[in-house]
Amino acid sequence: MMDKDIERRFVFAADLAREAGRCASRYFRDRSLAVTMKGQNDPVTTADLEADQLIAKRIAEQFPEDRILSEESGGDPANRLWIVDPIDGTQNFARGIARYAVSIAFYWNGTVMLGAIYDPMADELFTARRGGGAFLNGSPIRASEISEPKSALVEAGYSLKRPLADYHALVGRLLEAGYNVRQVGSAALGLAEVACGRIDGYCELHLASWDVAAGLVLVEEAGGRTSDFFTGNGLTDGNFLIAAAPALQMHLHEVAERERYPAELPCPIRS
Ligand code: LIP
Repeated sequence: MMDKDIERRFVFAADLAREAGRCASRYFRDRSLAVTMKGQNDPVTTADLEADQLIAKRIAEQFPEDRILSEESGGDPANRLWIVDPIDGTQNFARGIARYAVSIAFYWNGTVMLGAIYDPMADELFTARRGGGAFLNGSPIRASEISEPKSALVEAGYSLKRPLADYHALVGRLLEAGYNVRQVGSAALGLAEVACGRIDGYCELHLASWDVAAGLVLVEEAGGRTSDFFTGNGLTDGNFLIAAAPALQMHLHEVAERERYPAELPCPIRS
């Protein structure tokens, strides 16, 4: 794929993230929103579905040769693949908590080439292109330079995809190591905040590719470090995730590494 093809998709993704974010935010103010549960603590709203349909329509119009893998409409692996979470932070969205984002990434030949994460409530557009840097509303961003756990703020995301005891163990170790720990319900925005240095790390025992694809390239292009999320079946089945400020990477990996969790957990950070 030529550089100009990637560049076209980069500009397109940024505009589309904003458009889908505006679509979602119109619904956010409508508290009569229809919400259904895909599973425990796993809602989907009319807004998720409308934003998802808008994104799919625009991609089909502009790049009919590309395929899509979306949280809401599914899809299959392909060489040219858009990885889409129309609303990341749906729990927050459904409850009227203004912390959610549209996350759009383009994955080509096994690598995430670009990503766009748009928070319509803050009007913050995070973008990154492989080899081209990471940006917030067009200004360059960098991961933090914090190197001491006792000075660090990290997010430990939680979902029911893993036993509660494993989450307790993870959070307990982070706290024992001196980290200040939060959990605020959007992996995409958490990764965007690692990329711009607002927080110093993000970890979660299991996430889907659509939650993280755009955030991973943001963190990497902002000088942060990430676990190898796409190793194994990460694209289709999800994986364990760590993203961190460069000076904290090894320590955070040690604290969160797989030995402390059941063997079946894929832990791509260990060679
Ligand atoms: C959410 C993630 C969050 C995770 C939730 C859920 P969604 O994505 O961003 O970090 O803990 O379980 O997966 O479902 O709102 O797109």
